[in-house]
Parts: sequence; structure tokens; C-alpha cells
Amino acid sequence: MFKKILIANRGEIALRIIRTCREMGIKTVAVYSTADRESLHVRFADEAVCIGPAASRQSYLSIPNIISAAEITNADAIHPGYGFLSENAEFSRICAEYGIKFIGATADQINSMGDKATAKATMRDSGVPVIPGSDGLLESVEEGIRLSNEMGYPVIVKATAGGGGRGMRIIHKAEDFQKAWDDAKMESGAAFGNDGLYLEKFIEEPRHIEIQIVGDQNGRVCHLSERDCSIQRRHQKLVEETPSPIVSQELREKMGEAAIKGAAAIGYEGAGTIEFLVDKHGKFYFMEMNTRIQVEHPITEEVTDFDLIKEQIKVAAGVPISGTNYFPKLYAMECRINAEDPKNNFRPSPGKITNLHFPGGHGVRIDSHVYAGYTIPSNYDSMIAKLIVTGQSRAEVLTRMKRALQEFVIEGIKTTIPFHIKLMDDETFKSGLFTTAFLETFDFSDL
Ligand code: MV4
Repeated sequence: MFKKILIANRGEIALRIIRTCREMGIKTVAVYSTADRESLHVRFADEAVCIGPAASRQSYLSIPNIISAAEITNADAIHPGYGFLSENAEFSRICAEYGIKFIGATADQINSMGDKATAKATMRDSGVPVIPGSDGLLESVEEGIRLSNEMGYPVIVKATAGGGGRGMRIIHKAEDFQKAWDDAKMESGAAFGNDGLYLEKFIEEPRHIEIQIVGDQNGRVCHLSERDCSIQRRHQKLVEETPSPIVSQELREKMGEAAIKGAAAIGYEGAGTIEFLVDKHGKFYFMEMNTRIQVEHPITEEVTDFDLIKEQIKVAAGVPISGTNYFPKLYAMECRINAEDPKNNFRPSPGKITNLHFPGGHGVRIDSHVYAGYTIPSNYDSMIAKLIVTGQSRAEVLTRMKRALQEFVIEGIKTTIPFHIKLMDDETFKSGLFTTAFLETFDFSDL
């Protein structure tokens, strides 16, 4: 087992990783930017190294600075968390070169899933259902128009280097194709330095359902069932839950087996997530694979009684997994508490937290790095806490979540709490029958 892990991240996920390392008897090294000197991850780690100024490029994204910190502290592994360098193939490769175990996917695995058209072809070839569309990249706008006429509109063009909704355009009729093509090419070329596009039939009002998987170094893969992430605004998830209200045990087993097939096809090592779209007929299609631990991993931990960070560390150290799949024994939901004003277009609201009280009680978990007197820097993402609630039924989770949200006190900044309170009373949300388009028509003005 590792003796010392460097955590190449900040905020709640850095704390989350430190907690598991402590329980496993593994020493920890925090890295921090000058904006994070007063952060809890710095205080709770065994050692801490300043890696640069507030700007992420010069600190949390600086590969030389992080490798140097690992070298001087003699860390034998690096946990990247999510975001930052967690899906950077170059970083994974450099860690390997320096003999530091990267707790995540190999450079090859990151590359094969990072190029979305390649990822889709890999999944299709291993028997995972994919959305009908172009076979790989589109060669020309004419090919796109011809395929779209054959398939029927609406269609969607997606940037192969994109993901998370960037560089894609929905097209409703042939005459709009050229402009959408030009816009998507321009946008993806500028954003990613790669303007390759592929085409798909547009699935209207789907659910976003993802399967958590874990693979070990012997090529074995298991799944831990689904998370429903359909409550999103502009591709930012706000609420996640498991089990999904629309997934039957039969569908769960089918999606789980498909996810395992896809991950096994690339010899996937570590924790990963296979994202699917589920249409109104209950048909599911591969969308993307995330080769990292995700923000919403705690709801899976709560319903399967599995520490996913511990599992990541164990498989990285070469410990084999049991090989069985895990199904939900409870219901869990996570609300993302962001320092944003939901009444004003979710405008970031950084600043000092003047007063803070976390909710507690049975079935309530908070993953957070903030405290009374803490100042939220404006340099990083605005998530300041995850409120995770567990219960015996979805109805119990909804009432418990509302109770916990009402107990939550954060003063000095605006947060997404008022939005979540309103959501817990929404009849459509309570019914469980909503799609990824749900928040497009939600009234945020009276929060
Ligand atoms: C789609 C789609 C409908 N049909 N692809 C959004 C993020 C990126 N991962 C892919 N996305 C979508 N791809 C086809 N063929 C609808 C979306 C989509 C979406 C997906 C999941 C959750 C929220 C979403 C919001 C808008 C669009």
C-alpha cells in the first residue's frame, strides 16, 4: 500500500481524499495556491506545499509545480480529484515516468475516452448501444446534410474534443445545417484546437443516467448502479439522486452490464463513470465516459455502503476487486450548494462567510471545506458544499432534504439553497417524471 499520497486538488474533494487516507493509515500532502493558504485541506493534511499563485494555470494546473511538490515530499502516489488535472493524459503519463502512481486512468485510457468520436466507436464495437449517426468524424458539410436527410431531423453536431455540452449545435432543418456546422467548427477549433465534428440523431428530452464502475489491474470490472443527473442548468448539475425514479431493476442490470462491457474493452483501471441518455421509451445510449471520481460520487457511497475513494486507492495499489456488482439498498440525493445567486442567473457570489451552521441528524451528510469566517476566492468553481441525504424511500429523502436545507445557515454570500428548497416542493420534481429540459422552464424569479 502507498505510504504517502499527494492530493493535487483543493476544496471539498481534497478534504474528502484526506479523510479516507487518514482512515487507511496513509500520510497526505496537500498542495495549495496563495489564495488557499487558510483552507482546511492545508490544515488537515500531514504536510502542505505552496505550488503557486491564485490563478489555476500557475498552481493547480501546473504539472511541473505539482511533480516538484511530490518529489520533495517523497509522495508515492498522486490523487487528482475531479477537474484540474484529473483527466489530463499528459499528467498521467508524466506521473508514470517519474515513478509516481497516478490514482486514475492511464494516459491511453484518458486519450481514448477524451476523443468523443473515438470513444463512441470503441463503445459501439464492444457492444454498447450508441446513438445513431455518423461513423466517426464528418468529412464534409455535404456528408452531414446527406446523413441528416436519411436519419431525419432534429440532429446534433458535436465536437469530438468537446464534452459537457461545449461545441455542440442542435439542428432542426436542412437549411440550418451549414450555419450550425460553421459555428460548431469555429467554436471547437478555438476552444480545443481540434475542430473535428460528428453527427447524431437528437434525442429529445432525455434523462441523464450514469453508471459508476470500478476496474482493477487484472481486467475485472464491476458496477455500482446508476445516478440520475437530469436536474441540470446549462450543463451544470445541481441535484443528483440514486436509484433513478425511472430505472427498473431490469434496466439497471442491462445498463450495468453495458457499462462493464465498455470499460472492460479498454482494460479500464480505477473508478469511472459511463454516461447514458435514456429516451422516453426507456432505450439507453452511450454518451461519454468520465475517467475520474465525480462530484456526485457520495450518493453511490451512501446507498451501496462503499467508500469509492478507498476503492480507487486500493485498485491503484494493485488490490483486486471482489468482482460482484452493487445495487442500492437505500435512496440518496445530493444538492450542490454553490456560492451563486439563483435569482440572478446563478451569478457567482464569492466573499466572506460571516455565519455558518451545517444541518445534521439522521441520514444527513455534508462534504464541505468551508467554515465561519472563510472567504470564498473568486478564482475557482463556486461549489462550497454538497448536502447528501439518505433515506428508506424517495419520499423520505425529499422531506429530509427539505428539512436539512431549512436548517442550513450561510450568511454573507448568496447560495443555491433557496432554489433547492423550492425544488423539493415542486410537483413535477416530486413525481420523479422530469427530463433534462426540466430547469429550462423553472421559475427562478421568486426565490
Ligand atoms: C445529446 C442530447 C440529445 N441527443 N445528444 C449534453 C452534454 C453532452 N455530454 C451531450 N449532451 C447532450 N447530447 C443527442 N444525440 C442532449 C444532450 C443534452 C443533455 C444531456 C444530458 C444532460 C443535460 C443535457 C442538456 C442539454 C442537452
